[in-house]
Amino acid sequence: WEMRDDLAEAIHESELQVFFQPKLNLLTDQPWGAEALVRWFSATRGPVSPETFIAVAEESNLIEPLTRLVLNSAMRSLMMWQRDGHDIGVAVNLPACMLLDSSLVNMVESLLSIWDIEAQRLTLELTESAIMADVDKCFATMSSLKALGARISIDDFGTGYSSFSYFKTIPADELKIDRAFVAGMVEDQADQHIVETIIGLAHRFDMKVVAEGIEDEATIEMLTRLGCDVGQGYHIARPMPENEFDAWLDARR
Ligand code: G
Ligand code: G
Ligand code: MN
Ligand code: NA
Repeated sequence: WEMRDDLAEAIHESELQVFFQPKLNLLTDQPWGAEALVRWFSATRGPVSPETFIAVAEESNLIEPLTRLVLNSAMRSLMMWQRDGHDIGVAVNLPACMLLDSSLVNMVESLLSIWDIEAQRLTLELTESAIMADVDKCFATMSSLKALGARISIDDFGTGYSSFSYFKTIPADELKIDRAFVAGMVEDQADQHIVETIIGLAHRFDMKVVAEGIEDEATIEMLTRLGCDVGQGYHIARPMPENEFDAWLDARR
């Protein structure tokens, strides 16, 4: 497959770049961390959407090296932010199929050790639908990752098909409210009720709650009033290359 071959080369030639989008502690207005988001600016194809090339990677044997590249790059950046005295963490997206890959836990463990990262500063974002595809295996992998000290976040929360009974045993530290609910919450009272309920649910189970997709000041104010812990979205900052993220951090010191 042609895109697969190009992607293999892109991974090999470091044509992939990891961008960082800030996450803000809504209670203190201080930086909380960054979500690592991979970008591919192909010399021949131009920018390729991550949805497209991650799907290609998942269908081939490239998802393991791609995930390793993103984890490695995110941890290297985190090591430098720690060295510069920034009290923040980093979050990396894990695709569904990596949760069933027995090499994942060893990969995370060895990278934490190579970059000398405090494990609780690393958050792994897993989508609700990825977990529901094979709950038992995924819960086992999540538990192993938590045993290393890493944090687990349930991404796109509220749009999948999870059951309340999972809250009795789910090895997670954080719920990330899907932007579908956040985007409309100022105008739409139903969305507001859903967001408020997810915040209450997370806190009842001693989890942090992150709202993604914040696009205006009114939304940030409402989320803060409702007790949401962390916010992310274009209104705070867009995903950006590492050097721009460094400047964003320094400007907020
Ligand atoms: O950054 P953007 O909104 O374009 O990302 C589109 C999708 O690609 C999102 O669902 C995001 O989670 C996913 N994505 C971005 N970077 C990564 C990555 O490094 N690994 C995985 N698995 N998914 C990613
Ligand atoms: O699925 P996941 O949550 O990992 O996706 C993150 C994606 O959301 C990234 O591709 C990022 O570019 C995008 N994103 C981040 N902030 C906003 C926002 O405020 N609005 C919208 N529409 N997308 C956002
Ligand atoms: Mn995510
Ligand atoms: Na999400």
